Amino acid sequence: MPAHDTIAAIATPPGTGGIGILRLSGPRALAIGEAISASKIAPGKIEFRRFFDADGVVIDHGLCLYFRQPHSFSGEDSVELQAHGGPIVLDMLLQRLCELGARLARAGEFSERAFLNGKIDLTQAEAIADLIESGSRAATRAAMRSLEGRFSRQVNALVDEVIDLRVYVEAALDFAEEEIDFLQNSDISQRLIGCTLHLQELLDQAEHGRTLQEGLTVALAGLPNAGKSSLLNYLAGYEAAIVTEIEGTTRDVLHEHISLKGIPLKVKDTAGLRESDNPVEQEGIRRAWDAIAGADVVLYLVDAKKGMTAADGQVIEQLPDANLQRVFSKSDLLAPGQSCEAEALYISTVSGDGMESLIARITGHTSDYNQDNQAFMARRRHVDALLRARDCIQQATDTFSSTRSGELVAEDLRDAQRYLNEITGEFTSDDLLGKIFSSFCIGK
Ligand SMILES: Nc1nc2c(ncn2[C@@H]2O[C@H](COP(=O)(O)OP(=O)(O)OP(=O)(O)O)[C@@H](O)[C@H]2O)c(=O)[nH]1
Ligand SMILES: [Mg+2]
Repeated sequence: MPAHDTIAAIATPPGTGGIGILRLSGPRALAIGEAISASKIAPGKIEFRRFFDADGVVIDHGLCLYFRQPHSFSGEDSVELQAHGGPIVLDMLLQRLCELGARLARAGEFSERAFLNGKIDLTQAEAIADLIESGSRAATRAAMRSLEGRFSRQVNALVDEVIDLRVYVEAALDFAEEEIDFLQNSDISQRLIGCTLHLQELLDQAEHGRTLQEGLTVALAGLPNAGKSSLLNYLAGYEAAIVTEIEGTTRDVLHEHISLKGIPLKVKDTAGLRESDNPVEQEGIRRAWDAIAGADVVLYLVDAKKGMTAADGQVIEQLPDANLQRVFSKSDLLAPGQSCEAEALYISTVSGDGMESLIARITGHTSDYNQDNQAFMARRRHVDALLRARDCIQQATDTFSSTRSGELVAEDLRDAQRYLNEITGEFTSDDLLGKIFSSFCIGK
């Protein structure tokens, strides 16, 4: 449904700069643009204009651009004023636009209108915000790929696959008598399995995309003195944490934002894990376990000189298996050829040995994806929706093999399609849209 009001915002960031841009979008954009510049504005041209206040006094002059609907970002009539980039002058111009009938745009409202007018889908709208906020080159490139529709195309291909299956199964329901035979003789099981595989592939890629968007949380864990704080300092490139030879030096969880191979990481140094009577240390250890529980990757450091001890074994038993990486530290203290485990990862913060392998292990496939120009930006909500869709298809597969009931399978497929459609915004609640767009910046 087309919007009835015309919105305006300063699109450039607050502060001073050579140029400041104001944006107008909506049915009265042209009229307001022409009123403030006291002249006609033609589409597809860049016009130099003066911008006037209510008394006819010139506030500023600059360039004026008119994009006739639907050939604009929002899909509506839009006007852009490029004035000088001072906060007061831009405020005066914005105020004048409002006097002439525009209203202040909410955060993300231009993008929301672009979405509602079918110019972009929801993942593309989100990719714009992610591109603006990207914290690394890899994230920027991935966001651009999403903006160009790489992610949406793959989701749409999956939706088509699910729709094909639904059509097939639902057609069988219309012929209740023959339903069982029809479905039994078909390759429906194979197709359901194929669909699960495709979903899983997309899920893996989306998970990498989410990593680029949110960054990876890496927890450094180990017994006291294992070399956790030394590793944090090495990766951060400065003395972020106190390092001493006293066991139990670190108490609070310290974190540093570090970019490795273009992937933003939040590396958390934690208290050494051991039994302690000291309430301060006990609290530190409790926090260490919290950090471990919330991490995407846990690096468990073992002092290579001491080797794996019984105490290490007890701690490792309690660590989550997935995403656990054992690392032998202080490799410079080992005699040449001496090692604890042949295949293990050895590092030294003194010599720098093993750091390349460690970094490759942490960033893993994420950087491969990026090098292959495969990565696209994704968010947690996309991963959640894909997971739910996968569960539905899985359930459809199980139901079909145990009951052969087309009705139940059709229902699961319908749910899977709904979750997939949520990603691109084909099916979304107003609440979700409000939540997504309100996190954007004003003027976007
Ligand atoms: N030779 C050598 N010594 C290291 C290395 N890494 C750490 N150390 C030493 O090991 C001791 C403990 O290092 P930390 O980094 O404080 O260890 P930690 O795991 O943070 O210890 P807690 O905070 O007590 O749990 C210090 O004396 C460090 O200088 C290394 O790679 N080589
Ligand atoms: Mg420490």
